[in-house]
Amino acid sequence: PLPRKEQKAASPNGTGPAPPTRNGSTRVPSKAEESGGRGLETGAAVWVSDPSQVWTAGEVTQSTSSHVVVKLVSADSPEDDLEDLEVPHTGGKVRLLRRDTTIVDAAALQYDDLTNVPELHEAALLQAIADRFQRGRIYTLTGPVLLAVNPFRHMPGLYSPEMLRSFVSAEKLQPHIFSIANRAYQGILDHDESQTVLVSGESGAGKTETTKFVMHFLALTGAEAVMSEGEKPLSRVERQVLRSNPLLEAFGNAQTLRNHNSSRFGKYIELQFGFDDGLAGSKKRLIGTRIRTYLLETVRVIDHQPGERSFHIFYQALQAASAHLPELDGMVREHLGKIEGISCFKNLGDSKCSELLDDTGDFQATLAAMQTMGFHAHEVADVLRAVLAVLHVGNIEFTVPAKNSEASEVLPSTGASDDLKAPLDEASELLGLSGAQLAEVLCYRTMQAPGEQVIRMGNTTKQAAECRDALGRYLYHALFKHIVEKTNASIGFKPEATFCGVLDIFGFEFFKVNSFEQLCINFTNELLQQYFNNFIFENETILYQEEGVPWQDEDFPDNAGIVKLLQSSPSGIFPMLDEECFVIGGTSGSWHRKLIQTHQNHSSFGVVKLQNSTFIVKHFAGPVTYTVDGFLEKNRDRLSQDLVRCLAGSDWPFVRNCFKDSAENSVSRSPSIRGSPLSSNSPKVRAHRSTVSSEFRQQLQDLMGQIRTTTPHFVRCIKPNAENRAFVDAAVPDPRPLFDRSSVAEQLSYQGVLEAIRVARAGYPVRYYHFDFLAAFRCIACKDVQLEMEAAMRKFQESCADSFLVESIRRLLESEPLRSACENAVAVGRTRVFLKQSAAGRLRVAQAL
Ligand code: AD9
Ligand code: MG
Repeated sequence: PLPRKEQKAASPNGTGPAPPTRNGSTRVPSKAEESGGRGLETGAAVWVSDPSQVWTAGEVTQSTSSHVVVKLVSADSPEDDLEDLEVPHTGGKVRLLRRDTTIVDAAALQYDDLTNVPELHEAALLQAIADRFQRGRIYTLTGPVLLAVNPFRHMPGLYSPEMLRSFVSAEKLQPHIFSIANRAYQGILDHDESQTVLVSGESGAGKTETTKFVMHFLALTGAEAVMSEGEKPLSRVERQVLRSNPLLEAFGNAQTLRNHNSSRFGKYIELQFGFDDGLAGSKKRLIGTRIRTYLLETVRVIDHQPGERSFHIFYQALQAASAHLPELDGMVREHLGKIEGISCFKNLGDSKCSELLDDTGDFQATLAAMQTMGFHAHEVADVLRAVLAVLHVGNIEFTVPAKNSEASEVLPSTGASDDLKAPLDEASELLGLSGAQLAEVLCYRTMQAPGEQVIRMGNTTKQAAECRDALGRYLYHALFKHIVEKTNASIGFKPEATFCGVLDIFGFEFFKVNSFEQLCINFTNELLQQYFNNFIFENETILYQEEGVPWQDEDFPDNAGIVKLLQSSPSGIFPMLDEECFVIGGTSGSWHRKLIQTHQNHSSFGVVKLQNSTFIVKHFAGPVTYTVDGFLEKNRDRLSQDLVRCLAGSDWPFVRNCFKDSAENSVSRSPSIRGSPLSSNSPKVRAHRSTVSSEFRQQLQDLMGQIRTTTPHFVRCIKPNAENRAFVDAAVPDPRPLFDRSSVAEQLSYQGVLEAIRVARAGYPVRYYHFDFLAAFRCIACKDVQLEMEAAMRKFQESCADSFLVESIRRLLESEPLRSACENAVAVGRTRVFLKQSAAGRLRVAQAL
C-alpha cells in the first residue's frame, strides 16, 4: 500500500485535502450567479468574487446593457478609493452577488439561523459565519443543518453542566451541538424513533470532539432525567460509553500534520435508549451501545509521513509503561523493561513524543478505560503483548543469501538495545512461535496445484518484507477489532431498542496522488451526500407545502449518476475492479484500459491527457484524479496462507484466535490499505470471491440502510485555518488570518452546504417573513396605504396573526409599477413572501427611489 509519505497535500495553502471546488467544479451555477451583473441597478450593493478574500464588498456605479461598473469597498477603510471594476454580463470571470445592506450585524442573534437572511448565497453565508466566529459564536444554523467552526481553544461555559441543562427539553432548535443532541433525544422520548447525528468535515475540523459532545449530552441528560436524590448520577452503561472514547482513540488515533489527535478510522456508534429495570426513574436512558468501525488506516503501523506518528498506543505503552510495570503480567513486564525508547523500533521511525500529547497521562486513561470495559489483568497484558509484537515484527530485516539472489533470509542482526535479542527472536517469542517457524513463513511460500505435490519457493527480500508488513498490519487490525468487540460486549447491545446513531467518518479527500483509499473514502462521501441532498429536498418540499406555495424540483442537484458510475454492477468502477482481481493476468493497467473503454463518454468520468495511468471522477465536490498503480493489489490484499496457518498454530491463544478465521477460509487477506475496510463487526466468514472493496461496499450499504431507518441531524464541522490556530491576545499581532475565508468557502462548497442553500433557494431565492417584507418595502406605497400597512403591522405585533399582513402585501404587489414585475415571480406563503430575483430587483429599485 502507498504510504502516506508519498501523498502530498495539493491544497493551495499546502495543507490539504484540497477540495477541487470553484475551478472546474461540477456544480451548475444558478441563474442569479451567471448574470455577472445583469439585472443589477446602479447603486446596488454587491459582493464581488475575489480570489484572495473570496468575496469583497462593492457597489454598482454604472449599469449598461453589456456590463456593470463596480466600485470596491475596502473592508478596513471604507473611505479609501479602490479601483473600479468593469464586469461584463457574460464571459467574464468575476461573479457578482447582491449584498443585503439591511444586515448590519450578521452575527446578531436573529441570524442564529441563516434561513432568516432574506437573500442567502455563498457570499452572505461566508460573511455571516466569519462575523459570528469573530464574536465567539462558533455555531450557526442553516435551517436544520448545524455549522460548527472549530475554535481550537477552550470556550468557557459553552459546554458546562448549566449550558447542558439549558438545552434539555428546549423546543426551538438553537445553534449549539447540545441543541441537536437534545432534538435527537426528544425524538426518541416523544416518538420512539431512532435518530442519527451525521458529523462531517475535513481532518481537524472537530468531528470527533462534536461526536463526544453528543455522547456526553445523551449520557448525562438520560442520567439526570431519571436521577433521584442521593443516587449515583451515571449508570454502568453511561460510564462505559463515555470511557469508550479514550480507549478507541488510543488504538485508532494518531498525530498527523493536520490534527494531533486524528482519528484514523471511521465510526458509527449506536447509543440505545430504554427503561432500565434495575435503575430508578421513568424516563429513558442509555441502556446499550454498538460501535462499528470503518477503514482503519493500518498502513500507519508500517510507515508515516515525517512530522506524523503511528497510533498513540505505541508511544503510550513505551513512554508510560515503566510507571505501571509492577501491575503488568510477567512476560510483558520483562519485554517492556528491555526497551530503551521509541528509537528501538523501525516502524516508529523518527517520530517523537509530542508536546501536544501527554502519553503517560493518556496511558493511564487507556488502562482505566480498559478496566471500565472489564478487561482482566491478563487481557490487558495480552493487548500490550500484541502491541509489542507488532513493533518487533516491524524490526525484522532480510538479506539475500549468498547462493541465491531470488531468495531471502532473515538478517542475523542483534537487538536494538543491549538487552534486546534479535528482532526475529523477540517477535517470535511474543507471537508464541519459534524463530525458525516465523522465518520460514516470511522467507518461503508454498504452492500446490490440485493433485500435485507441495512446492516450496523462496521469497525475494522484497516479497519477504511485504509479508512482514502484511503480518504487522493484520495483527494490529486484529487487535483493534478485539478492542472494539470487547467494548461492545462489555457495554451490551439490546436488539430492537430505539437508538441515536452518531457517525464520525472521514470527509472528502483530495491529495496530489489519490489512490484506492481515496476512492473508497470519496465513494462513502458520495453516498452520504446523496442522502443529504434527499434530506434537503424533502425539507424544502415540506416548507413549500406548509407555506402553500407550488414549486418545481427540476433544479435539484443529483449525484445519482456518479454513485451509479462507481457502484453499479457489472460496469461500475468498483465492480470492474473486483472482476479484474479474479481475471488471470489481470493488472491495474488492464483494469484501467477497460475503464476507459467503458466510461470514456460518461459525463462524470474523464482522463488526463499525457497521464497514462490516471482517471478522473467528477465527484459532487469536484473532480479528483486517481492514479491506478496498486489498485488491484490493494483490493485483493492477500495474506500468505502459509503465514496464516503458522500463526493459527501459535502457542498463544490470542494470536491463534486472530488467525483462526482466516485459516478456515481459502482466500484470506490482510487488512491493509488505509487499513482494512473490514468492520470490527464484519461477518467472520468471508465469501470466496470477496475483495476489500466488495466488503467495504457491503458495509456501507448496511450503514446507509441503518441510517435510512432513522431521523437524521446534520452537523458540518469547519476548520477556520489550516494551522489549527486559536485566537490569542498576543502582543505581536499574527498577520495570518484566523478565519481563512478562502479555505472556509472551499469547505462549505465540498461539504455540500452551498449546494444545499442553492437548492433550497432554487425556486425563490429571496425570502422575507411577512412583517419584514412590509417593514422593508412599505415605503414604495403611497402615504395612505403606508398608514394602513403600519396599522396592520401593529395588529400583527399584538396578535401574531399573519392575515392582517397578507392583505397589505398583496395590495402592494398588485399596485403599479410593481404588478408586471411581480407576476409569476412572487408567491405569498402562509408566513413568508417568496421572490424570484427579477421581482426582488424591481422592488429594490422602487424602494431606492
Ligand atoms: V480527524 O478527521 O479525526 O483528523 P476531527 O475529528 O474532525 O479530525 P477533532 O475533533 O479531533 O477533529 O478536533 C481537532 C482538535 O480541535 C481537537 O483536538 C480540539 O483541540 C479542537 N476542537 C475541536 N472542536 C472543538 C471545540 N468545540 N471546542 C474547542 C475544539 N476545541
Ligand atoms: Mg476525528
